[in-house]
Amino acid sequence: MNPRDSSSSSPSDRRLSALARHLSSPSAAGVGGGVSRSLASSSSFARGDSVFSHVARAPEDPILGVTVAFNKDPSPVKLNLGVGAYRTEEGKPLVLNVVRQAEQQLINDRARVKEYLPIVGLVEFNKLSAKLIFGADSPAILENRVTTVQCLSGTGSLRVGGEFLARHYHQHTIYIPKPTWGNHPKVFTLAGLSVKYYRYYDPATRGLDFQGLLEDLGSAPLGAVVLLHACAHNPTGVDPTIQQWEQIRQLIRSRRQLPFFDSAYQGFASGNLDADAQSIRSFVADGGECLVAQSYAKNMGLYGERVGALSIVCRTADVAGRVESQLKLVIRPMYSNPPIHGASIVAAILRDREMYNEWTIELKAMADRIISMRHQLFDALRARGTPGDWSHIIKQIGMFTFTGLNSQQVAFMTKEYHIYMTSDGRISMAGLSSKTVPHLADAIHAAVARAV
Ligand code: PLA
Repeated sequence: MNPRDSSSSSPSDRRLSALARHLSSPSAAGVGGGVSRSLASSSSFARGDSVFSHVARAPEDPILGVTVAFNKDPSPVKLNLGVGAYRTEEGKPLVLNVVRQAEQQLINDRARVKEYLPIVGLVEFNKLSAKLIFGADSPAILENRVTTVQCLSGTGSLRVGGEFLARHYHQHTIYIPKPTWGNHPKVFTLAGLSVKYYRYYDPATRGLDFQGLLEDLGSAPLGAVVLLHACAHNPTGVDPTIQQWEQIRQLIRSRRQLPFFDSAYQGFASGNLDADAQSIRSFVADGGECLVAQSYAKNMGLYGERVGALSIVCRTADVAGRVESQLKLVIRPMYSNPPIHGASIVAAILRDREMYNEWTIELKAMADRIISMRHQLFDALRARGTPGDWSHIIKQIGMFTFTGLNSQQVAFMTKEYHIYMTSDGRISMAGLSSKTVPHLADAIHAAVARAV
């Protein structure tokens, strides 16, 4: 396949040219009191015309817009399987016990204040986050070769990493898997990188297109940035095996490409935090460099706290220190410094052995419930004799099942069954419960039967 550019001029170019146009326009210098007084009395103001009247309505976000549509539906049987947000068996959002404990601790501590954090965030949080993802005994940490900055969850970490690369890395093309999380191309394009795709998923086998992946990365330029999902690939639920990861690592290293890991689901794929970090750790163990974006949205249920971290593993401590100084220059004009609350919760849990252990138990329970939903849905479709091989539901891992349903089938399920999901046929298994499995199975059965 021919990877394509997502845009011809980068957004930072566009931002710069918009700025240049503004500065060169005659009115730019003279926006003073006189000008605004004469505008205020003009007839266009009297008619109530808006200076924004040319603004077109933008479409809803393909993932978060599903929730907007869901919220408008008055049906009592409606089911939101769009966004990847964990729900209990009762269909309710879950705040982990260990998070409640940590919050109580924070409230009880009268010495805590609401001062600004440093630009890089809470230093203890950064250290603990690096240990969590790389392992406490990681040589890169022991040798001080890692810089970690607290960012606004996984998305913010990807964006800060992208902007840093656009400013300081010699290659401006990032290769992302096809398909991938829908926000990836937008985040990286707006960061100033140019986005191309590598083959990842084979719809025929509903598995990894390993040959295609090797071919595309093999023909990608030397030094290109390569985005990798650390585990629980979104939306496909298909991950490389350990042996395949090893081949990918060798290929990327031989082409001197720069891996950028997106770790949004550590602990959610297997229920084990170390197992889900294995892909990243194998790249760090070879002594090479990489970037990692970490999110606590899913594994600690801290979705709305927007807490995550960007780590850059460098060759030497000296380089890491200089990289950090530049990351601060990216962050300061973007949001100045990150919020304190979520990072304090995470630090409280990661620093305390008992709370950490309790967290791993709660995390495993979430992962296990998702796995049990896979089996229940698979059994329900088999019981209905739904045409097709549905074994991918139990083979895929993480929060999502990439069902293979097409956009018409999805539209039918939404219209007739009030089941909401993304139009690519992805369903969030974490939003399902034993009570709602039969309803979903009925809907899938009807959607598939219609098409045959
Ligand atoms: N990376 C991947 C692969 C993701 O799936 C998500 C979230 C993120 C990063 C960002 O998460 P964060 O900023 O909240 O930490 N994907 C969700 C939500 C769960 C979303 O689209 O924002 C999804 O439904 O795909």
